[in-house]
Amino acid sequence: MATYSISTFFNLGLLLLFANAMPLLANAKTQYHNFVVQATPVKRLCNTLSTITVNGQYPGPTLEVNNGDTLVVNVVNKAQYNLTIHWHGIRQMRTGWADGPEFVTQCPIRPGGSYTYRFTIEGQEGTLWWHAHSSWLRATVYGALIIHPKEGSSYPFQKPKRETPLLLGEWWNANPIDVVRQATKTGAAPNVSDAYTINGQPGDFYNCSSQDTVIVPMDSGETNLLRVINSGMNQQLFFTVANHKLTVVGADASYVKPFTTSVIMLGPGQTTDVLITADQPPARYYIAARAYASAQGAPFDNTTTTAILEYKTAPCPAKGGASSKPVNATLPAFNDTATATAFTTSLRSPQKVEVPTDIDENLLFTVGLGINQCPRGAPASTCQGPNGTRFTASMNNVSFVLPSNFSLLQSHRQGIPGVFTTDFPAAPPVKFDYTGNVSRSLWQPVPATKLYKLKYGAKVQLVLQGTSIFTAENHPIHLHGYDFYIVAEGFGNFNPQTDTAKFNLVNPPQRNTASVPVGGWAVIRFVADNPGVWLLHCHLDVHITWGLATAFLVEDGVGELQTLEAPPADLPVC
Ligand SMILES: *[C@@H]1O[C@H](CO)[C@@H](O)[C@H](O)[C@H]1NC(C)=O
Ligand SMILES: *[C@@H]1O[C@H](CO)[C@@H](O)[C@H](O)[C@H]1NC(C)=O
Ligand SMILES: *[C@@H]1O[C@H](CO)[C@@H](O)[C@H](O)[C@H]1NC(C)=O
Ligand SMILES: *[C@@H]1O[C@H](CO)[C@@H](O)[C@H](O)[C@H]1NC(C)=O
Ligand SMILES: *[C@@H]1O[C@H](CO)[C@@H](O)[C@H](O)[C@H]1NC(C)=O
Ligand SMILES: *[C@@H]1O[C@H](CO)[C@@H](O)[C@H](O)[C@H]1NC(C)=O
Ligand SMILES: *[C@@H]1O[C@H](CO)[C@@H](O)[C@H](O)[C@H]1NC(C)=O
Ligand SMILES: *[C@@H]1O[C@H](CO)[C@@H](O)[C@H](O)[C@H]1NC(C)=O
Ligand SMILES: *[C@@H]1O[C@H](CO)[C@@H](O)[C@H](O)[C@H]1NC(C)=O
Ligand SMILES: *[C@@H]1O[C@H](CO)[C@@H](O)[C@H](O)[C@H]1NC(C)=O
Ligand SMILES: [Cu+2]
Repeated sequence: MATYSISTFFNLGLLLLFANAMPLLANAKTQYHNFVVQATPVKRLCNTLSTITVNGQYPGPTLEVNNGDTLVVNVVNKAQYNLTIHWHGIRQMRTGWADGPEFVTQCPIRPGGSYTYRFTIEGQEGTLWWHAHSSWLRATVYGALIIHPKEGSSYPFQKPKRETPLLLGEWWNANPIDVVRQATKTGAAPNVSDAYTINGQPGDFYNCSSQDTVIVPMDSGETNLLRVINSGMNQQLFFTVANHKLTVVGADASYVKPFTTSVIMLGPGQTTDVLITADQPPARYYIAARAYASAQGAPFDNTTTTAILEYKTAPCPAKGGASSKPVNATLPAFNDTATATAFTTSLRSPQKVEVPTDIDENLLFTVGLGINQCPRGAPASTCQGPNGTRFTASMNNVSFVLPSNFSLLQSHRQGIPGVFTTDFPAAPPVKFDYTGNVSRSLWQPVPATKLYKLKYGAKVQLVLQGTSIFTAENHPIHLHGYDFYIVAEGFGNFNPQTDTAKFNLVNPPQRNTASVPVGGWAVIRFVADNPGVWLLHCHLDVHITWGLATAFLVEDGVGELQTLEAPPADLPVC
């Protein structure tokens, strides 16, 4: 403690150098990877489709690094579409150019082009993932990004015997780009998927799939760390393992205070690390996931994906017989919001954390759907939304529009005017009963490219308030470039008078994607310590397509360590 009373910056800097930099220098590695993105034939559900993959793999390669390592990934676009890759949940301290969302931090890598993403993992451990961030390419262009503790460090829980990433995905019997294009053209909701997948495989409950069902082997008595990732496009998912308890130890690459449950819920973008012990009679048990569908009446994919947890001493399935049939898993009802809420409200940080107080920016953003009246004279084929309308979505009544001539970050950094404005409202422009019966006059948002500007170091509280415009729904809201604390969540309209008392400022969970409850709200806090332009959006791709997004423009602070780096020489331009 005495050392902190040394007031000169110089001495503190030296101290930090010796305390942190030395072991880091000793162990940190740089990993180099090549991602060749190309069309590859992939057969699922009895059909072979030309599918965009990385290095011919679906899902793509798993990256495994240690905290402190640097990743250098050269992405070559041999597909016929514009492409970018996002490293979901990586803080990207001062390296916003490597974050990836198209037209936000870079222009797309054009067909035939390439770009090298270069970034360092600083102070993060656990499960993240990477995915395309251009149109709907992420339906098939995604993979796990696993961050182990620094060499010589260990998990804050007993070291598991095995570790298994389980990527939950969605599969269409169609080109996902065609699915989103059709929706954008017609104004209707896009087709729902035909299957969910676990590590790319739908599993036993679908046609032409059971021979390829993913097997997770276990020895009796051993403990396995399952790194569960919802890499699906448009659906929150419940996940369970038949007859086994799950001990939750991490979420979004932050450790959590361990707790035990039989089912977890993940919105797209979210990850959950669970320990599972093979403490049941040797057999085969279903690992299963299916929808948590919070919107009333909206169509959704109601199928169930499975993998198999197989005890190595279990009777061999080839020998047949009832005993070889996997034990079925029980999942909550599709609309079981109580179970989803019980899960999200059980998450805590493992110990007391430094939650920002003395808030500088007190923000309230509504998040929800909208309905556009069709322009006069528009052909009916372009107005296939409810009663001849078109679907849209917004935050604070702004339906976000991406630029197409410069990325937001480039425009900010190089002072190119006319690409965006910084007048995104700090509060809803019209106050109304957000979760009540909203007047039709409020349903149509305004399209614009509006950002919210934050000073470097600002302490931010953001209330994410769901609306019931058209329909209330759970929204997984993801912030790029940051982790944040979720200090509270609830149903109905956020009420600062009564709800502030419920804030957990001691050990709230830290995440990069918050589940905003259906017809409810969530409050997040973070310090704006990473300069750049950072997208804030719903991770249901159908909603971001409709404009459920905005971005924070975080200004540079003082000195090099608080300033966005210079753009790399190979940064794609539009
Ligand atoms: C969407 O579903 C409709 C109805 O099943 C089908 O006619 C259409 O071809 C599908 N669109 C795409 C892009 O697969
Ligand atoms: C699966 O196969 C069965 C039997 O061939 C067929 O009746 C059914 O329509 C198929 N289901 C799907 C979703 O294709
Ligand atoms: C899924 O939806 C279809 C069509 O809407 C329905 O026939 C089927 O019973 C549903 N399945 C489940 C498991 O709810
Ligand atoms: C197994 O569980 C799934 C999902 O809960 C359910 O749809 C299916 O009917 C069950 N199968 C059997 C044989 O009980
Ligand atoms: C959930 O769905 C069931 C039927 O599938 C229905 O009876 C029930 O009212 C629904 N609950 C809610 C909260 O919507
Ligand atoms: C569409 O019209 C029907 C019948 O007039 C009405 O009940 C329904 O609320 C309308 N839906 C929307 C989204 O406007
Ligand atoms: C970029 O595009 C926007 C929107 O079309 C336009 O207003 C702006 O002038 C363009 N900026 C430049 C520098 O061309
Ligand atoms: C919602 O408000 C509209 C117009 O004010 C009214 O016609 C409708 O009946 C209300 N719906 C409900 C469910 O209260
Ligand atoms: C959004 O803005 C439009 C245009 O000004 C207005 O008609 C609508 O009522 C606004 N809705 C809300 C929720 O503020
Ligand atoms: C691809 O990106 C360029 C900018 O680099 C843009 O002008 C073009 O519209 C994009 N193409 C598609 C199909 O989105
Ligand atoms: Cu959403």
